[in-house]
Amino acid sequence: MKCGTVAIIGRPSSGKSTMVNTIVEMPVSITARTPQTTRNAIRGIYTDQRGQLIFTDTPGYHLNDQTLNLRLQTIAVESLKETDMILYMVDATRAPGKEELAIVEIVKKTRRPIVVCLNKCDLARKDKIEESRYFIAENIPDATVLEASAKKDDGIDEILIKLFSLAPEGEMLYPADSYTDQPVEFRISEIIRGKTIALVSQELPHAIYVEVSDLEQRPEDNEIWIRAFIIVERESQKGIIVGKGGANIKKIRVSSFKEIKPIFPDKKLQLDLRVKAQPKWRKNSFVLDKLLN
Ligand SMILES: Nc1nc2c(ncn2[C@@H]2O[C@H](COP(=O)(O)OP(=O)(O)OP(=O)(O)O)[C@@H](O)[C@H]2O)c(=O)[nH]1
Ligand SMILES: [Mg+2]
Repeated sequence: MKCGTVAIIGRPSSGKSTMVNTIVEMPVSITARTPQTTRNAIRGIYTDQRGQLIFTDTPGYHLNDQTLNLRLQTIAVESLKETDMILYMVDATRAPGKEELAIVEIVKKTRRPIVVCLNKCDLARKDKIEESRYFIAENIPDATVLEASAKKDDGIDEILIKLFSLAPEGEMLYPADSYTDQPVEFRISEIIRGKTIALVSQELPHAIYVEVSDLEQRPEDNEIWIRAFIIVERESQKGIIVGKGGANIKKIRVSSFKEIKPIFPDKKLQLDLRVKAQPKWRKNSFVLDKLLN
């Protein structure tokens, strides 16, 4: 039996989180049109008769030295240190540039087997795909290069075949039916953050955090009661989330509810969603702080 860990790295918006979700067939990592959506290292677990692959989705690697970027970069690099293999996502619709070269340098230093996925091939023009292919052949000649569309679930089987062939022999690290190891509070907060970004990302690109303050199981009436806060940095931003007559927060609640419900299949679910302002989002990013301190 095979069991291997796979770190997924790539530029912001190259489709890393989409790839994890497509492979594990569950929305474990939120995706969005805006870059730098993923903030933590998220694990997705895939199991079949061949064995188990444990994927770590990382924040997009971005060449920039602002504080948030530096933190996200550190998480991306940290996750490469102890991985068996690397799945390097390249957005084939974009020309490779300085940022892509920076990733190549990091990936090569790890001396791990590299599988390159030329992603978004449903959208990319042939000449762009060739350009990416040429770039990889020139810079990482040993890497296996495969074309895919994470969004359309195209080319994924070939990627899994390659990854399993590279994975070491070993016993499964997680039960066969698990698809993530994220704590349930974290998954709930990420679902709500994803729905919020999808609705108001134009106005508030990265100023949104979500905190699950209460998660109560009431066994007597088979009920789960959740209270969560969408946290913005300034009082003036609260109105954007709430929307006219509460229209936005209502939409966020309804769409979040739909995605949270399958986590508790046999329970009645109550979701109480509120908005508050709290300066300095960093207070909430305990995972980032733990990694850096
Ligand atoms: N057409 C097309 N779009 C894709 C594909 N894969 C991802 N996308 C889209 O690209 C955008 C970014 O996808 P994500 O999966 O969030 O990208 P990411 O690499 O995780 O981004 P960060 O977390 O910000 O680094 C989303 O709008 C996806 O729907 C694909 O194969 N084809
Ligand atoms: Mg992501």
